Amino acid sequence: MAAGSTSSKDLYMGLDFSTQQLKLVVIDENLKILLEESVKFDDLEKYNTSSGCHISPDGLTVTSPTIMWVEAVDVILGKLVNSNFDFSKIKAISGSGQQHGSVFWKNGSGEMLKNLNPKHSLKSQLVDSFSVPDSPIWMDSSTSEQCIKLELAAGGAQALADITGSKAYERFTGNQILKVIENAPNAYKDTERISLVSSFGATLFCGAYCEIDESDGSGMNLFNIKTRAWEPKLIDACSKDLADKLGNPVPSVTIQGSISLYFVNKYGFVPSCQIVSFTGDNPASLAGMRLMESDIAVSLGSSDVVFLWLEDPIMKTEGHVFVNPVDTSAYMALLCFKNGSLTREFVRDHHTDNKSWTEFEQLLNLQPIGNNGNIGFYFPIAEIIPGNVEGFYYFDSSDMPVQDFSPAEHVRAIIESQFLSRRIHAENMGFNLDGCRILATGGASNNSAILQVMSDIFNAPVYTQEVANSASLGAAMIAMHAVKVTTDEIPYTYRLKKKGLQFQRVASPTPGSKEIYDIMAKRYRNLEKQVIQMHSSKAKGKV
Ligand code: ADP
Ligand code: XUL
Repeated sequence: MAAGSTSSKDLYMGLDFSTQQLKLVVIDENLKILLEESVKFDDLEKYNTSSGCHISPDGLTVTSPTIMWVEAVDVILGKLVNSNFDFSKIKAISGSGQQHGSVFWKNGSGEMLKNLNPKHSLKSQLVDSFSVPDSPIWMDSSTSEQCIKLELAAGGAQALADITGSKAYERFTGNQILKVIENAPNAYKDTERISLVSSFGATLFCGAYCEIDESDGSGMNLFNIKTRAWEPKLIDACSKDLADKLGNPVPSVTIQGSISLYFVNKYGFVPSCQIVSFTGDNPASLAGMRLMESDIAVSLGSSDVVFLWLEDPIMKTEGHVFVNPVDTSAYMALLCFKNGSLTREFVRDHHTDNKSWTEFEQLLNLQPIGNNGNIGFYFPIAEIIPGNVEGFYYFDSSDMPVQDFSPAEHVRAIIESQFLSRRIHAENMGFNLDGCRILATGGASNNSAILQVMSDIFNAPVYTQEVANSASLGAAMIAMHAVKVTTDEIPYTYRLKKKGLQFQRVASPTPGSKEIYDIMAKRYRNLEKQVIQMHSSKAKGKV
């Protein structure tokens, strides 16, 4: 859409600092998308990133040059200038960032941010502002030692999950910061502020350090998601002065300040343009998909990711609980399953003649609901939930292990098994299926036979929605939401389902399927325990 063709009403901007690119969206008050723009990090010269990052030869350390993200802001706003975009219409800006990544601001950078000269680029002025020039990002897995220390400080993995919503994960920011403290003490000493990728983005636009929002802050293994404050024993386990460098977390829908004069003078934003907390990409996607209480979103991409809106979460050592970005009293959970579409493809390619989704659907529909009691587990890649389990395990209707299934049984079994797993692990975290709605996204949400099985297993209607770039869209909606909150119009964005993008109902539960799958879910729960045991004795046998 041409950037110049904006309405006279207030507009809202959302940015998403994702792993591979910076994306930008502008919406109007009816949630209509007026403009989308993006800059791929690999297209920026000199950084030599591949898919936006640098990976060490052992594959464990993964970073992105922080200044590359700064340059991307110069470039993306330059593109808007070239298309005569009227920046004065933007009433508020929010954004999202890949979760867990950290930015280390060098002593003196706060002053530098306040005095940026509009005649020069951000990049040229901030190039020396980072005490750790390469930001660790979520793909990093080099902090196993630090994970052990943080779990010890909390009193174990479950205790850490009880406090922060997650057991220790290598990519979580607390472990990453502890690694810097231990391995680069001088760089840490020369740091006056540590931001997440999200609060770093907000900071650039504010021209002053912005607070970390509670939702993205929940991905650090440092933040107590119940008291909504840094957990003293976890902070102390890293460094006594860490809380000062982290600032004070705030709810996601918080206005952090007005836009920096740098952007007013350089691009023509109005000085009253509000900068709203930036948050993590997953929380922003929850907002962009307009998830509500009793909704579940299932993203069927390369991996499968389940988003839950939870009022009363049960903390587990699997999955993550974050503070909800939209409703400050609620929570959201994120469950990541590595064996998603790629594993469905694996079964398709092994058990269909022409390796097509059409044939896969035919075979799926050939078998009755419940697959005559056969249940299979398909983990060609080591799974995240249940942790590290690998291999293939098949059981008949009496729960006896069997060697193999017919092609149609395999096709039905992989799909039933995946959604039974998504269902029981959502229930484990306190999600109540009664009256829930499912929003399906990602590549496999094009497959109506797969969506039908999901609807039957959850006993819930399935919807789809045109939500490309849900994170940047969600950020723009959060920006609007924050401005409306201050004028008591909270329902404007989140309660008005009729505005903007529509949900399409694409599947409804088949009568009789609930009874079949309630029994199968119980069996699956027990069989999964058995599979974990079978896997661990197999793994032990290998040693
Ligand atoms: P990513 O997570 O990489 O962004 P996508 O959401 O684009 O992935 O989903 C890609 C996956 O979607 C592919 O791996 C493919 O297996 C799956 N897919 C695409 N079309 C179909 C279909 N009709 N039925 C089932 N799966 C599909
Ligand atoms: C979530 C996670 C990723 C990143 C990058 O825990 O690590 O989804 O947010 O998208």
